[in-house]
Amino acid sequence: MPSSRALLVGEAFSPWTQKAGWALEACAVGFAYREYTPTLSEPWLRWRMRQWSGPVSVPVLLAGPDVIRGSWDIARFAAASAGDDRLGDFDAIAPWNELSEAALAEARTRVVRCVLADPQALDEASASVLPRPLRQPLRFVARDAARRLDCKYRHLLVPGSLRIALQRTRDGLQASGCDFLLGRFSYADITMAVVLEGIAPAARIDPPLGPATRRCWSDAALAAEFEDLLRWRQRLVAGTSR
Ligand SMILES: N[C@@H](CCC(=O)N[C@@H](CS)C(=O)NCC(=O)O)C(=O)O
Repeated sequence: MPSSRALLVGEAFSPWTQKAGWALEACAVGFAYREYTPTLSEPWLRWRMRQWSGPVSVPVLLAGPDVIRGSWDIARFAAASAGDDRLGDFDAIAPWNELSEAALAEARTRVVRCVLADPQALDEASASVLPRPLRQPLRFVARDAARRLDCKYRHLLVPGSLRIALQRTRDGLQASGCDFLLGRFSYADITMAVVLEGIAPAARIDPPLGPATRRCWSDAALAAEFEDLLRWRQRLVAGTSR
């Protein structure tokens, strides 16, 4: 792998990382991937970003000397690299992305609090870094990391945002009369489709979500109410060979 290849740093289960990866793939931008573990990977990421203070979050794309922060800027970078408008008009997409961000912020707070309340989910969170016998005795480490995430992001919580985003997506698809919010495939579809990860996770990730974590990401009532959108996501993913 040439060292100049872009490196996407993210969390495989995270909808924000999925947005970034999907945009890069849609634009045929080659990239390597590195999994980020909150707290543990932070010193390394700060060093790579040359950012010694202030919060850091993923996804981040390290592209040669450039550090591209956040899914939105990564998608714009991908579109610029493709050199065409295959991801659509970003001015028209921006309101969709705002809906998506608000919805995902609500989903994250729900998930983090659910994980905090579930010892099995806490142990699943540490599974990639701790051998099984150490997970229970060191559960406080996973709990501490989850509490930090809750504190870091809870100011973004606007209750009801997830439902509003789902309803607007349904309305938008009805208005467009096809499977694409803006009449043809665009990043608006990507950013809204990943919102569904917050009610019915479907992304193929390795390793897959543990059962307790999957329960935290799921919302059976919203999944039943927006079953049409789950089918839409399936068609979208199949159509873009994701
Ligand atoms: N607006 C950002 C949001 C990114 C974000 O919220 N990342 C979270 C995903 S849960 C994160 O980095 N969490 C780990 C941490 O903060 O240490 C984007 O679009 O990429």
